Amino acid sequence: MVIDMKINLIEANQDLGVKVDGADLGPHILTENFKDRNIPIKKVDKPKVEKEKDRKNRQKNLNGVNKFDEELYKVIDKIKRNGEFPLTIGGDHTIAIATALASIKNEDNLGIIWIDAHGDYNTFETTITGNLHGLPLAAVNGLCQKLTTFHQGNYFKHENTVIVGGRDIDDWEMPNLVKDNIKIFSTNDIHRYGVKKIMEEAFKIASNGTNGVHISYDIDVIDPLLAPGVSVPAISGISLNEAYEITDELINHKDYIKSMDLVEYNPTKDIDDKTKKIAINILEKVIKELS
Ligand SMILES: [Mn+2]
Repeated sequence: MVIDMKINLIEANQDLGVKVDGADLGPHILTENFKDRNIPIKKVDKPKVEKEKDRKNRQKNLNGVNKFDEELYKVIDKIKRNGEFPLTIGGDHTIAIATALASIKNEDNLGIIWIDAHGDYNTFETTITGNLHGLPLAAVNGLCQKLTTFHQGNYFKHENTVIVGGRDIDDWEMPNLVKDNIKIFSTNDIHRYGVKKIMEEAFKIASNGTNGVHISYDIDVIDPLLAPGVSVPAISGISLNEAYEITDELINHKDYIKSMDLVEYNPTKDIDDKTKKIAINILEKVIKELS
């Protein structure tokens, strides 16, 4: 991030990628906090379609997800072409297909750091639930062509793809990660080696031979007792200190970062606005360093 790069907030109001409703209501609640800051706020709303919830359907809401991502991709592409910085607030994690790919389209070659309890590295062949928010990291690695029809540009390379905080990887998803040799730093790795060391390593891998890094921060990486407002909680997550330390390390490496998402805040699952407050703290820190 160049110091004077103008930040743009984008509400990605989407929840068609997950069976649980409500993630589409999160972004606007968070941007309200920043509306008087002279920061441009843009938004993309989810298409008005009925949500498919049939468990047997392996590609639920494919059209709705694609329609949304195609629109979001155009918004992010325009911000990048203007030389500005997109900070996108989700929304379920399918929104990152659009943000990450629009960013790499403009930067040619990027790495990606995927901060998440989940791998999000399923394909249409391996997904058990058919909820498409389990596929976006595989999609931006070029493995789910049906989700990236709108993209004109490179995909992320496996060797520059890093997962931080992974602890809930599906049985059929793991072989995909092993086959592509995707680096995973688990929640236990974070507890054991500390955030600083893990994030140093993550940036080393993601920036090696690339022009920068896209950051996708899924708030479900945090322990659900601390941050219950997510659609698919995974027990035994990182602490609040660790979550904020990750944010500090992002700021320490800001020169590498070309675009960022904060996703999966679901206000309908939150308790006493715990998750909302954490999300705002993370956004405050990032925005302060960018504006
Ligand atoms: Mn995710």
